[in-house]
Amino acid sequence: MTDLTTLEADVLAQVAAAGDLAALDAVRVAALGKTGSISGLLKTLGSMSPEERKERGAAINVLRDRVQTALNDKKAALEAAALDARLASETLDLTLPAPHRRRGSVHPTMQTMDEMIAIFAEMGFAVAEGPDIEDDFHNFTALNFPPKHPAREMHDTFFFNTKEDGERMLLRTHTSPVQVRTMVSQKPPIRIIAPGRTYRVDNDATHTPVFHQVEGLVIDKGIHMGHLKWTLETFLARFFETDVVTTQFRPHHFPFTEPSAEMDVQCDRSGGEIKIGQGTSWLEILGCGMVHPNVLRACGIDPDEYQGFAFGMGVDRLGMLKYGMPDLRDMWASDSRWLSHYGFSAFAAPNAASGLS
Ligand code: 2NM
Repeated sequence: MTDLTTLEADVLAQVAAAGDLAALDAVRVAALGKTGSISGLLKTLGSMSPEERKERGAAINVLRDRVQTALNDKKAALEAAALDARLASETLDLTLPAPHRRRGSVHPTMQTMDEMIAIFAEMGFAVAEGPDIEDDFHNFTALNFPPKHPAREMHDTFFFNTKEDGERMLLRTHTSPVQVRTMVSQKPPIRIIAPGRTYRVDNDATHTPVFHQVEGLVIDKGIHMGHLKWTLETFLARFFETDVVTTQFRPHHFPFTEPSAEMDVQCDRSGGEIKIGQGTSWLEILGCGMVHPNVLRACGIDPDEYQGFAFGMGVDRLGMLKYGMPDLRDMWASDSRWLSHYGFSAFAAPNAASGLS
């Protein structure tokens, strides 16, 4: 038996001396591997008498189990030590100064929206807001979309599940419900813009399901298309930072305005980019019109006493035009290189006094 005791002491000493996992594995192979010392002992059992084999076999198994346990314990200890060493080497000193790097920026769509708000604010418009989740009345019915009318399908709408009372809420397809809420709750004269997020089931190279609009509304006595045209031309010249813009109205149809028009601005497409305020091309830029008498009536305003104009424009699109961003899909890609290239400083918010951008 002493040979087993000696072997055990020897192997356990080797286990204890193993400095890393590779050395430990070498000890394991030398003892328990196919040609290892303990495996070799087990092979000698075959030539023994049954009584001798029983006794000797049990003793070798005890030896093998002790060695295996020692190997397991040592392996766990070495792994724990390796993890401790790695954690120690990867410690961050949070008191070190941070690298000097611009962290965040104002998204070009929000910058564009803030610029538009600053211009309209200077022109005497108040900012109105409303909920993104709307009901059918404010998004459609009050805006002269008849029930079941195909015009409702023009706006591919995200609907919520029908409620117990039968009502079905939706994500607003335009910010016009804000104008409806304003007309219902305020008396003319009204001069507001409604900037905000809008939603349509639309996703391709030129449309994203979430987009941004700035709509405007003026209600007063004797309002006509001339007021609309001056307001929009003044806005566009300021927005594109040119002295003059030349525009044209093109007849169009919206359920909520009569007459309705799209406004184009004259532009130059001869270079690689579009330049506003010069040139021989036209660029469609917004929709507008005189508020339909049915809309005024639905909002409790007498169309014989008051008239109004309204307009709507896409913020994402105007931002792309102004800042030369060619691909709409970059807007949502969260690519930090794109954001730091096209983003704006949070410390330079647009205002009328210090300039827009
Ligand atoms: C547009 C185009 C034309 C519009 C109309 C109204 C309201 F509520 F007064 F009827 N709000 N917005 C309007 C008119 C919006 O977007 C292209």
